[in-house]
Amino acid sequence: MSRRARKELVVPEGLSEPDLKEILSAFDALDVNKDGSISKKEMKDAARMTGMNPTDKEVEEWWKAADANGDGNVSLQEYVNIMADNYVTIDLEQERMETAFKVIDKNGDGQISLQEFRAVMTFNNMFSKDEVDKLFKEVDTKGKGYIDYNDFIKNRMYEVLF
Ligand SMILES: [Ca+2]
Ligand SMILES: [Ca+2]
Ligand SMILES: [Ca+2]
Repeated sequence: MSRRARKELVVPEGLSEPDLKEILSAFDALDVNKDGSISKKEMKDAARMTGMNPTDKEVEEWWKAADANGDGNVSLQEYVNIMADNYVTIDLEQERMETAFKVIDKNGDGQISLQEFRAVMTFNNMFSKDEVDKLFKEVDTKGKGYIDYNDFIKNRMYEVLF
């Protein structure tokens, strides 16, 4: 990728430098003939190579969203814009989950005890005590007696709560 293309790039708000680097190198890999944009063929070939095999409909949908100016090519800027959406959403989601975890982990020791879990889950009579105990056991897969952040994420607990 030319220095010039990189310099003229408008970086979307909220996109971190490491994420941008990742997107740029993905673009570089996709742009096989190095003309500075991704053609539909390049995109399809790449998808096939990674074993994704998208249907024509999926390709069309992605393409419609990505090729913002409709000139039949996805430029670096268009690619960064569409990919940034994914990255920024993920970051936001992560932030939400961390906040949720901290809210439940009242004493801040990085573990959600049954007591802390109960306090939140029985709030507003959302769940009965029995339901809460059952849920706790399900989330605490290894029977540690507490829920750590990994359990919390894996079970998408924040979706239950927020
Ligand atoms: Ca190309
Ligand atoms: Ca375009
Ligand atoms: Ca705790």
